[in-house]
Amino acid sequence: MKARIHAKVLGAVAAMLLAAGFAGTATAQEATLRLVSAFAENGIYVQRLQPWIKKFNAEGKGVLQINFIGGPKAIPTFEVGNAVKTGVVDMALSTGAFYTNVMPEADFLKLTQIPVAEQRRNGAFDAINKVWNEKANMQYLGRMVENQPFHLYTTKKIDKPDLTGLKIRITPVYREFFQALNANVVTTPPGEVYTALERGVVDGYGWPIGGIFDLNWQEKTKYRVDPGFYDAEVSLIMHLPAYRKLTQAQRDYLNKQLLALEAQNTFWAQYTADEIARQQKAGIETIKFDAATAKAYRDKAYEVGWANAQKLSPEVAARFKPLFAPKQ
Ligand code: 173
Repeated sequence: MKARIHAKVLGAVAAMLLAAGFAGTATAQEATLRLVSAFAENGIYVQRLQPWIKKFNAEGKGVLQINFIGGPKAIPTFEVGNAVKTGVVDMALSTGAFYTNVMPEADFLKLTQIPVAEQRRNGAFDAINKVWNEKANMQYLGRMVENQPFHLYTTKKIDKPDLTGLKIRITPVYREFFQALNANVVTTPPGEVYTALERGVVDGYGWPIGGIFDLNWQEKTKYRVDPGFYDAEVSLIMHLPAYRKLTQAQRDYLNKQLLALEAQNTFWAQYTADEIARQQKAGIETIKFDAATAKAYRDKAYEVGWANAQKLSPEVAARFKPLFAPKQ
C-alpha cells in the first residue's frame, strides 16, 4: 500500500516535471532573428542601429537575439522587401520607398505629419500594420527616423521651382513631385548616387536633410534647395510568420526595445541642425524661394504625394490620410 502510494506520487511528480520541462523550453528557448539593412552599413541609420542591437542582445540573453547580417552587399537595397516578405531574412531596416515592388502602399509612410508615438496612439500604427500584414506578409515594428525632411540637392543653380532640363536621381519618394516640377528622373539605390553624380549622369538627387556626408556626396553637391518636404521614414519590418512564431515573452521583449528605440528619435532634431551647419561649412549653398513660393512648393509635394497614393491604392490612402495628419 505504502509502496503503491509512493509510486503514484513519484509518477505524478515525474509528470509535473515533464510538463514544467516542456513549458520551460518553450519560454526559455532563445530565438535569433536575422536582420539586414537596405541602407549602407556606414550610414547614420545603421550607425544608430548598431548600439541598439548590442543592447538588445545583452539584455535579451535567453529570450531573443538579433544577428545583423549586413547592408546592401548582403541583399541589394530594392530586394530587401521581398526578402522580408518571403522569410529569406526575419527582419530589415528599410524605408517603404525601397519595397514598392512588394506593395505601392509602402511608400505612403513618407506622408506622416505626426510623431510615431502619436501614430501608436491614434490608430495609424494599427492601420499600417493591417495593410503590412495583409499585403506584404510583414509586421511593421517601429520607426527609428523622424523629423528628417527630404530635400533636393543639385549641381546646378535654379532660381525657381522648375526642374526643366535637369536629370534628378530619385526613389519612389520623390518621383511624382519632381516630375510635377518638370524634372527628368532616374531611379537608383543610394549606393549608386556618387557615381551618377561623378559621371554627370544626374544633376542632382533627393535625400533627407541629414546623411549626405556618409557616402561623400558633399564632394559633388553644390546646392541644397529649401524647404524640405515629407518626412524620411526608416523603420524595422519583420517577416510576419516569424513574428507570429515568437512567444509572448519574446514579443514583449521586442516591443520594449522598439519603444526604447523610438524614444531616442529626439536625436534627429539636433542632427538636422548639425548637418545643416556641416553642409554650409562644406560650401553647399542654400537655394531659398520667397515665402509664398516656398509654401506652394511644399504644399505641392503633399498634394502630389496624396494624389498619387489615391491613384495607386484609393481605399488605403483614404484610411491613412486622416490618421497621418495633425489634429485640427
Ligand atoms: O533617397 C532615398 O534613397 C530614399 O528614398 C530615402 C528614404 C528614407 C531615408 C533616406 C533615403
